[in-house]
Amino acid sequence: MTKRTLMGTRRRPVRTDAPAPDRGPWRAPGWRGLASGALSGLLAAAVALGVAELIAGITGPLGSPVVAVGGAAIDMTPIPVKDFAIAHFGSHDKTALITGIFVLLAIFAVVIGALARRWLAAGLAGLTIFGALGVSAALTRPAAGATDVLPTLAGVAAGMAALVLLIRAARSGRSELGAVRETGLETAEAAKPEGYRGLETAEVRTPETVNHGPETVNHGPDTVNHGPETVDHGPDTGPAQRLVPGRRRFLAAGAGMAVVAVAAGAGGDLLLRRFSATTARNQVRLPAAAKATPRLPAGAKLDVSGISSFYTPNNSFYRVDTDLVLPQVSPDQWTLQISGMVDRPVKLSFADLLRQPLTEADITLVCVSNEVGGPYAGNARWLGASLAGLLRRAGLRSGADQVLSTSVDGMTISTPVSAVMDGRNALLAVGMNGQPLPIAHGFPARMVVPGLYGYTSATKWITKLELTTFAAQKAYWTQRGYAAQAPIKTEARIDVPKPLSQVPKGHVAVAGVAWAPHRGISAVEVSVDNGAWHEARLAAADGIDTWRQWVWNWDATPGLHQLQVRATDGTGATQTSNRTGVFPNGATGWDSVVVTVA
Ligand SMILES: Nc1nc2c(c(=O)[nH]1)N[C@H]1C(S)=C(S)[C@@H](COP(=O)(O)O)O[C@H]1N2
Ligand SMILES: [Mo]
Repeated sequence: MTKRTLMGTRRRPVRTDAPAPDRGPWRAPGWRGLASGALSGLLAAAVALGVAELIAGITGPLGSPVVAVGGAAIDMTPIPVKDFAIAHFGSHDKTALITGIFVLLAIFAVVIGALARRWLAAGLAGLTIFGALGVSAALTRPAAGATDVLPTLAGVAAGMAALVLLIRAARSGRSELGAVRETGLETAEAAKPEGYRGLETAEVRTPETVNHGPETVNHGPDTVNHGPETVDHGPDTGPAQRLVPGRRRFLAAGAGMAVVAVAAGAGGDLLLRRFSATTARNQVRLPAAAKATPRLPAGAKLDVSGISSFYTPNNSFYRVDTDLVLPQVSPDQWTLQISGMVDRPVKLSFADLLRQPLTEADITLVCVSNEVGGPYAGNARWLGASLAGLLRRAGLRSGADQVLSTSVDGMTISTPVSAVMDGRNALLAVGMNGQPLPIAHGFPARMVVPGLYGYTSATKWITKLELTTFAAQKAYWTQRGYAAQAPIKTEARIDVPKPLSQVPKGHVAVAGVAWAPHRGISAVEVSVDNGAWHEARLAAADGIDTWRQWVWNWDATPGLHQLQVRATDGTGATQTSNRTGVFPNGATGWDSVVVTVA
């Protein structure tokens, strides 16, 4: 059997059975050709992604090429871009990234398709580049395994098959160029312009350009191809009418590919559901705290409309992490290992963890990426085991000054041993506001350490604690230039009135929250139009680890006014007016809003 290749070069076929003389000279595809090429490219990309999703449904969500490439993009993102993304897209930065990836993909697919319309090999080469990107991204993701390359490989193979099928169908639409009687299966070939005919029927030539495609790529498309070709059969009545079946063939192939893409993608999504930890989470019953939690003091919550609630509800708690798909960790599979500079390495199951004496503590968590006045701070009642207790149980050795924690997603976070051991409520948390940790917030277990920015303390989906030194090892964000020591900076935020809002003259409540976790807040002051500082009324303090609500009653006069706020922490230090960005250890400066009083 003659082996056929779809990837021949664009050399003219060396054939003696010369083309029919009435065939026009070969011409490059016109605008309509480019359009059908572009559409072919888009559909082939959709098939590739759909099939990849389907296979990811079997091998696991990390192999999905968009997730792998997106994850690699996040890790490679330069700090200023990342800060820009967090500041401008906020928690939607991932949606923005995924949208960006899809837009780039679409552009690439259009180019590949248009190229393939003329040089099929170039299109297939483009897809191969695609595949190489996906495979290398999947291979380098910290939490991914070897099987995570399979979705991309299968996707690219399917995309190639789809591209070949579609391009062939698109070319057959140009059959008006040659008027040749159709006879059986030969027809479709014969009806094509000469150059194309060569491409599809030439005997094996060294397919230098794209020889990596799996064998199936050669056969797959050939086999599928014959199906639609039959569409061309039937009584032949001349050029004008023969365009129609060709076009119909392209439309049929396109619709077919769209169905394949959507069905495969939907099937993949269905399969992916079995990786969800939601059911397991619903079955968790948290034990009560070993000691009764101190009651929240009366007056810890102010009754001001629009102010941040003292406890941030779980579903509105800010979320910051590098994960495009949330890690789904079953508590049955979960273990925590404590290793490194310890006398007795410890391995803990989730059941073991729940048998520890659990502490309940109110702690305000803040992200270093929070700009002055920004939203990335939240306060919750956490339930967890004492980290200090666990480290003592493992026999912490002197000399270890860093707890390097690792998450199932490969994130590493370094926390000073001194902060964990100094008696503060450093927790290995399992509960948040009376619920098992939400999946987005680290289910089944995470760290929470009062007073330290999240990137140095709040490891979600934690699975390993290694006792080491700052001299020996660096964690994810410190590798990227963020400070290794990162106490949360004192900050007051104005929640109401909203920036640029209009308020009626007279009594206006200016209110918000102020935090200096593990130092506490001792005062908040407000100034109007750079005037004198007025002491705000503080809600009762719930210890030193949480934020405090504050309110100042302003007698507002008509006009445009600027309100500024500053806080003083429990050590007596007042916030500096000096405005800095979030890199490398948190923003400074006073929050301010401008409002119109009518
Ligand atoms: N595994 C993992 N844990 C993580 C992160 C992450 O990217 N991956 N981000 C950290 C950062 S920067 C912050 S501010 C907190 C945010 O916790 P939250 O999403 O529950 O608010 O989680 C920390 N823990
Ligand atoms: Mo953060």
